[in-house]
Amino acid sequence: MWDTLWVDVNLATMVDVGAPYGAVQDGAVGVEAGRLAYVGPRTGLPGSPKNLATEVRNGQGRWMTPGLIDCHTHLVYGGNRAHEFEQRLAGASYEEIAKAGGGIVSTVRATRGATEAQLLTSALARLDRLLGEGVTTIEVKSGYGLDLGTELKMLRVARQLAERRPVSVRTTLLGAHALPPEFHGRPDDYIDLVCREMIPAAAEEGLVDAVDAFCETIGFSPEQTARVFDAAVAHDLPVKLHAEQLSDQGGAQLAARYGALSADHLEYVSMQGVEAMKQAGTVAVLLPGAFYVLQETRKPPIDAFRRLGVPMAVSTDCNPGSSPVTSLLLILNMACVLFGLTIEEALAGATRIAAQALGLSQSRGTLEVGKAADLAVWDIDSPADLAYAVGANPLKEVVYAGKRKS
Ligand code: DI6
Ligand code: FE
Repeated sequence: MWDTLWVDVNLATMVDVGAPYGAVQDGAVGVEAGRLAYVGPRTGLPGSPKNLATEVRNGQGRWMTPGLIDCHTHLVYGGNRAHEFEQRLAGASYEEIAKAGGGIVSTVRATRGATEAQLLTSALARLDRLLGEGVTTIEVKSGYGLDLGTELKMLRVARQLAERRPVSVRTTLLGAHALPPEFHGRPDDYIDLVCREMIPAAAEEGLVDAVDAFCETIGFSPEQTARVFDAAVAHDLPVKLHAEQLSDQGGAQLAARYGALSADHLEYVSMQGVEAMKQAGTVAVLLPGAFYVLQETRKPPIDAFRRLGVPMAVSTDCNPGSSPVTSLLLILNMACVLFGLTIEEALAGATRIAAQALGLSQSRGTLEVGKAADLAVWDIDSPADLAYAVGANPLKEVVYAGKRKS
């Protein structure tokens, strides 16, 4: 007997074969011990529903998708940067504000000054908005501490999110996000700290699942980034990279050389970068929220990604500076309107491909037997509605690890 059987439900399985969205009309989903035990047409069930499961749920013709996955967030941070948004609206650039001591470093001051409890409270408020739209897995980066103690504090808070809410959390150490003021003029010394102390300590305490860096003129050079990646590899940690957001640094090629899970942003990536990502199987994580907020005009090369078959994920990049966004549904819409993705590509980018970007393809991202029973049920006529209606939240119910979210 299964624990639960859903009937009278349309499935957007997001499996990459057959119908658009991997759709199964009039489907059924069996859940056993937190995993999917049956996914398919109702008519294919091996018996009558009441004989198959302890509890039979009627979806009343609604649509079910895999729980959404937000694969790139900076959800844990202190403070607020609305005043910088005002400065940018008055003409200041993101780089100018960063160079004048604002930007990432201003959030670093606030994050260092916040207690773990304060960081947890503010992150939970943002997390709840994401969960309210059907998210069941998120990635959370550090990178606003930039000293050993505060980076570990951020990662501990990220881990605690999963104890407080029905959500899977993957943590990423982003020690090489910006140069902290106390290392002014000594970026290589700071990279030493990241490599020799932060990565080993975070790995030792089991606080980290991957390592990221910001490879940019206002971030770190390819050489410095490579040193961070070498340290990650030495601790068996996969890497990913903020690459080519504001200029072409060859970050995508570098990430590919290290077999990165993903390269993220990519507005300025070159064809060589795209080709290297294809070879390495590195996912392109598109972040239209940052593109929108920074009023960027150069788009990532969607056609090249498509042509070469580089998988595209989409994510909020939730952070206080360039993307104060806690709606993954809005991001689906932006990925379509601003970058030209199809709705199916956008939804795959927040499910199947987002799982790939986190190294979770085996367990999440599609409705397939054996995967986690993380499910979102939507009051919609077709999956296209998820990206179409801005500001609508058609979420009806979420199931996490087979359990109804209360
Ligand atoms: N790129 C981004 O968009 C975020 N970090 C990064 O490397 C922005 C972070 C911030 O402005 O606080
Ligand atoms: Fe980011």
